[in-house]
Amino acid sequence: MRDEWREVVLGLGSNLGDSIVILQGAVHDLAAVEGLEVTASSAVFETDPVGGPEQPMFLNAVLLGRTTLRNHELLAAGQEVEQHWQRTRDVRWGPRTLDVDIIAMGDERADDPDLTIPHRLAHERPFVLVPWLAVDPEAELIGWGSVAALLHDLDASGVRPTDLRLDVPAPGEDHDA
Ligand code: A4P
Ligand code: MG
Repeated sequence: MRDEWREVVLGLGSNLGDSIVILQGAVHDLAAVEGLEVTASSAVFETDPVGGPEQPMFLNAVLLGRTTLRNHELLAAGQEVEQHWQRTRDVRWGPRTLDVDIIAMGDERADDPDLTIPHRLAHERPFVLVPWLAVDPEAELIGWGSVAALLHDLDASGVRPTDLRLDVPAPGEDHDA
């Protein structure tokens, strides 16, 4: 093993196509990536769009996992999964079939042109923080402190729980994606 396992927090979002099918497919794809294990998923939340043009509501969820990948390898893996679900990049912050964001990665900090870790807007986005807190009540965002405290100062009324759940494959299961 070239690197130690590091904890990773991934944000998933979709507001085009059959979003729940796409999010579930993304979990399976990500779990199948070598060097990345998905250990838990939040419930799925229905969220009002933030920024961009007028667009449909999103489904958002947050995954917890661990990885031996380096940060750019993880970014590339997430982008491959986006492409699998036919994500096209046209309008910034516009509607998308699938968005995979690296929210945090152990105590890693990156400030590259194409990769910022922790995610540069995670601290102010209830559609990330509410699902994260739901799957990890002790969640801490590096540089920002507890997610619960961050949410205390934000308006999270645009983030609503649903009954939808994402199945997380056991390690070793379903490595055919
Ligand atoms: N990039 C830099 N840092 C990261 C990171 N930590 N994780 C770069 C992933 N990517 C990162 O992203 C543009 C570039 O960001 C990537 O090429 C990568 O190198 P993108 O996904 O191609 O484009 P985008 O998503 O349109 O732009 P941006 O600024 O990344 O938007 P976000 O932050 O992804 O937000 N409202 C609700 N309710 N729910 C949502 O999920 N999502 C967005 C998009 C806006 N409003 C939303 C939601
Ligand atoms: Mg993105």
